[in-house]
Amino acid sequence: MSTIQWYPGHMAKAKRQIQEQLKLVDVVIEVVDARLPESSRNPELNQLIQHKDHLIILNKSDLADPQVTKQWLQYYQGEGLASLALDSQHGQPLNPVLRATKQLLATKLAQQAAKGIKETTIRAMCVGIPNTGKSTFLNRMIGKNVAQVGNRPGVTRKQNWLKTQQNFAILDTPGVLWPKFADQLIGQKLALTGAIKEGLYHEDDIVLFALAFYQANYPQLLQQHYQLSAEQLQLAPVDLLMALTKKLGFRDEYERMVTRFLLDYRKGKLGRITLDQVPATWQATVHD
Ligand SMILES: Nc1nc2c(ncn2[C@@H]2O[C@H](COP(=O)(O)OP(=O)(O)O)[C@@H](O)[C@H]2O)c(=O)[nH]1
Ligand SMILES: [Mg+2]
Repeated sequence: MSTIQWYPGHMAKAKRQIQEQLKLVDVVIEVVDARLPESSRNPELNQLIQHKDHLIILNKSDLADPQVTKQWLQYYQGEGLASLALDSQHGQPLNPVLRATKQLLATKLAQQAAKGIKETTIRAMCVGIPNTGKSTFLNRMIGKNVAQVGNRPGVTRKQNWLKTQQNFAILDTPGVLWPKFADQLIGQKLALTGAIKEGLYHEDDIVLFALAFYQANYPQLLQQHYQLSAEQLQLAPVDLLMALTKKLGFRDEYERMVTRFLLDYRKGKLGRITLDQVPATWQATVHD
């Protein structure tokens, strides 16, 4: 997995690539990370795609808190945005994506049918910030490894259509977009999930952020995985990090604990957690 360091030139190219591809498609499939559905969206995508039909895929839902994923889906529905939770790594995304896309394009498809056009192919493109699982998603949609792996933004080359069953075609090169940079909290979440290039953040800081987040939101998961006592769970994050370092036999080499924690988190060993909560205003209203 290699992520990109974004420069204005990269961003301009990525934008241009998406604008070109947009002309070719009926629907934009935005792949976000279900553990951070809002933080892993590109800040300019809505503006870029204007009124083009748009489906949000909350990918890696196997790593996210299922309750919170449900809330996000309801939230997007309330906002009039089509969304779908998927696990592209282990699941079969094709049928749910076809169903959601056909629903989204229902009016357009009905109009075409009324004109006597029966066999139209739905054309889609896939976009998202690095590491949300776009290549994995595309490969799963097609049932073989065809999508370009790698994260070079704005690499222009000939576009190929990947044909799936049931008259659905998708461009083989996902549009790689830049993440939200402006907000420090969002940056920490993106770094934790691996969406930001290593070396652009301090791993120690990210682990301290993560420990505090677990302590506040998912203490039992931390307790279970590392067999912590109730007292240890209450420690300040920096002391907790040192306690974990000792517990795992790393003596005072806390850097090893930092590396281990990031690996454990990214592999999902620390349980299913979601870093982005739905907006408080939405939570305040009653939802079943
Ligand atoms: N657990 C899990 N891992 C996934 C899923 N989709 C992709 N991944 C992993 O996430 C990493 C990034 O995936 P990739 O498809 O290269 O992301 P891209 O940068 O958006 O093209 C890889 O290690 C994938 O194996 C998913 O649904 N669940
Ligand atoms: Mg990729």
